[in-house]
Amino acid sequence: MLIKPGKLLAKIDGSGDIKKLDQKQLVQLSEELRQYIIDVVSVYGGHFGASLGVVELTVALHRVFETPEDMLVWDVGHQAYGHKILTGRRDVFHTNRLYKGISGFPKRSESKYDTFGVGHASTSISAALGMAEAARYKKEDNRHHIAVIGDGALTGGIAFEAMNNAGVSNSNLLIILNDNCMSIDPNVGALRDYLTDITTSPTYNKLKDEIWNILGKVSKFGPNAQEIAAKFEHSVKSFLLKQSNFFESLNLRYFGPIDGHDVDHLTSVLSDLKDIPGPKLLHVITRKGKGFSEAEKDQTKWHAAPGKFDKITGEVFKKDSDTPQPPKYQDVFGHTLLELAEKNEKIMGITPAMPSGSSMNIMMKAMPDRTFDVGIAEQHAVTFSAGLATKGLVPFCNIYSTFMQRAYDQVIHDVCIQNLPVVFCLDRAGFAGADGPTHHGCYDIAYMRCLPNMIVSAPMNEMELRNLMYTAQLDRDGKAFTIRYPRGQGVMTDWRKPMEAIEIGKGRIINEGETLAILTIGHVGNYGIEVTKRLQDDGINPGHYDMRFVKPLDEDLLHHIFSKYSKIITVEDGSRAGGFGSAILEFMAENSYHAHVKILGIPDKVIEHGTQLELQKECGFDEEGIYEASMKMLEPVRG
Ligand SMILES: Cc1ncc(C[n+]2csc(CCOP(=O)(O)OP(=O)(O)O)c2C)c(N)n1
Repeated sequence: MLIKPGKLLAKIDGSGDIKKLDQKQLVQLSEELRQYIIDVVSVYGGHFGASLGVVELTVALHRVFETPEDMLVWDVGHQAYGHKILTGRRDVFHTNRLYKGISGFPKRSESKYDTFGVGHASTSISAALGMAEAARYKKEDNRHHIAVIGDGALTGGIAFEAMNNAGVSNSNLLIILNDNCMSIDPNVGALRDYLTDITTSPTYNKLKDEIWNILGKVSKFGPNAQEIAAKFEHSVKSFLLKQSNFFESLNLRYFGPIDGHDVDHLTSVLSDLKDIPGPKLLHVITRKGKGFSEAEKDQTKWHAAPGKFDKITGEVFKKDSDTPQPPKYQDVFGHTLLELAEKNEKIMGITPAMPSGSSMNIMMKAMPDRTFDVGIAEQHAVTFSAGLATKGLVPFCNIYSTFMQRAYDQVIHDVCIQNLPVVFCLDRAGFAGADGPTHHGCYDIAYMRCLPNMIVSAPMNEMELRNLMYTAQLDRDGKAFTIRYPRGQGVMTDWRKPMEAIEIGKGRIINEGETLAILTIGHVGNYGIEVTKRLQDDGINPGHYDMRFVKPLDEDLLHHIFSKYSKIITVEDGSRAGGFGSAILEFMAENSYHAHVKILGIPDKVIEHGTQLELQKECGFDEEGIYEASMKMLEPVRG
């Protein structure tokens, strides 16, 4: 479906084209850009509210700065649709996030305008500061470096580490704080309150306005502007603002807050800031979802488009289905956690900024004093959970598999070495789908199973998830308990059954067979069921075992399998290197078995975006891939 851009937007293929426009035309360009994002996302899906909120800022940045020579780094990158459309990707924007299409996030290999690959939050200031220091070293004195970071992303520790470092550097760095009071859910923490205070405090604003009025004239002072600005700062601004401003106290010159939807004012302020050297921060106030009323009203729902929708009314089109659908794993997690917490008063819920995404919000609503949204702070979430566990509580720390990578040292140092019984629920394990490589949860099996005092499990369906959660909250003698499960629907419609304990380290026999054994872990085990049926139709009866635990392995079951079968296929939606299949090979070697083992899983390369199924197919562990691997293994050996 061809979606036509407005007439100004149709001519923009980069920053140079925006500079050719009259200043007056920037408002129209912004409107056309906003409309184009709405038109395309309503049909093809993707992130939504954040990009609408930075339309004017995006136009102003490319108008004022010499991108791509000036380095523009977007934090997270889900708000960079306008940036992509203005920098040569307008006509392929309808392929956004689709298999083989453009990425939903800035990506260095996609465009010279994408200066840094992103997806995880809070990296922009570090990356831009690194670039700025490189420029200083290479004597590229005229290059500007701009990090655009949201108030949500600013809650991440690495952003503070970067500001702490930037404040003692002389580098040419502009941090733009895009403050819309939202993360995916409402932003949390003391910093949020502080930002609200400095945005609304009359005394602070009067002082700031006076200073700003004078500074705003700096660009008109001509060639001595920098000197005048520097003198002025020393005499008034740094003295007064340092008393009251957090950023100033870190030696970052603070400007703002200003209206992020006034494109004229934005361009004039940014032009002025170009003349002020050193690290500085501009506080911009925007509205998430700006210009699309449904998205402005329910900002969490419209963080990403909730499906295809009517671009005028915002009505979300329902997918027709007569048959009752299985629930999502995340919803089963959310309901089950509350159910368990109602009976076990030691249970606490912890999420780093993903209450809606993980469904922790179900418990949060019912038990606000026992659930914690700690901000985009995975490291803190893990150590905070460890602290709770030292006091005999049972923390359920839910972190997406990909974001847990951030907190690896905390898992080792604060949880495993101290043998604390923290429960880690790793959501979005395996392929994340359209979000792509920054979000795939490929490595958790490998990175968790090598740790002492760690149990690693994966449910094959909703009831298994419930039973694993039930088991994890029982009194245990130490040991962290990882439960990893994928994004999206399970397979059962009748999952609300009473829960029961599972013996830790016990797998399940799904089918006892001959000749060939298929060993699966987690949800991909459902392919095993289908493949078994197909092979049985071909007259072959394979064994199928849902191992449930990667650690500890069910050694009794494995002795049985290796004694019976000489051909074994392992299937996992995780990295082949170091994963579940590797664990089986280790068992085989340690016990001196000899079998032909084929490991199906994610190969040692970056897998791009697409649907989960497309990516599993690409990697050969969808139903067809497992069937083909089985047939191949059963081929008679040619002499
Ligand atoms: C390390 C990490 N944790 C969690 C996320 C999930 N996430 C994506 S966007 C987002 C909210 C970002 O809020 P903000 O920076 O204020 O941007 P906004 O969407 O409000 O424009 C979160 C939590 C992430 N991308 N990276």
